[in-house]
Amino acid sequence: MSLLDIHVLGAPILRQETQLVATVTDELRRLADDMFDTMYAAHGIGLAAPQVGRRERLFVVDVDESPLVFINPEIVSKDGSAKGEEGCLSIPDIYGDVERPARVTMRALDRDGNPFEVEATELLARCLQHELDHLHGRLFIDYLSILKRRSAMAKWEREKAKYASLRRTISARDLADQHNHEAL
Ligand code: K1U
Ligand code: ZN
Repeated sequence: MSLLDIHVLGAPILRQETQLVATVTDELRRLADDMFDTMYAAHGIGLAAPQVGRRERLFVVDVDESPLVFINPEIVSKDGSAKGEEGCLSIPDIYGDVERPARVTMRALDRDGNPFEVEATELLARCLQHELDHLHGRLFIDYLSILKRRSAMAKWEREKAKYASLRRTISARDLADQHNHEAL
């Protein structure tokens, strides 16, 4: 198991476009495995390659104990609209309500390079759209109203002092803090 550092808001890679994956290699599968380990250790439900400093068009999600790898994902249909709370492992402790299509169908390659489609609603639909945004350099804070974004940024100005290197190392202490928070 390898835990990867998570790049936080301010790291240029979070704002860059990713590159299409030409071939699904063993190295890419190992990256996906490490991303799952990192996501679980950070208590997330999704993680995209730019968050761990990589430019490949790839993300992993696990909502309701269904781990899925998405390579070169695209939305093929969407409808409805729903507002819900989002967080981001790259902007720790900042949350906000985001309005997005309520239902999406996403097409991608799986970890073996085979095409598949997923029809998603509720939290999975939200998570898939959040992760796809990461692959195009977009973050959930981009959707907040000016006032809510300003208040989120003011909080982040205080939080970011913890991440001088613009990286977040997932440690035993992070895990302990998370468990203490959940116990409250
Ligand atoms: O991409 C990421 O930064 C992971 C992010 C995914 C996500 C969470 C919530 C809505 C959309 C996308 C997280 O896992 S943040 C932590 C989390 O588990 C969570 C936060 C708020 C609501 C539900 C879950
Ligand atoms: Zn995120």
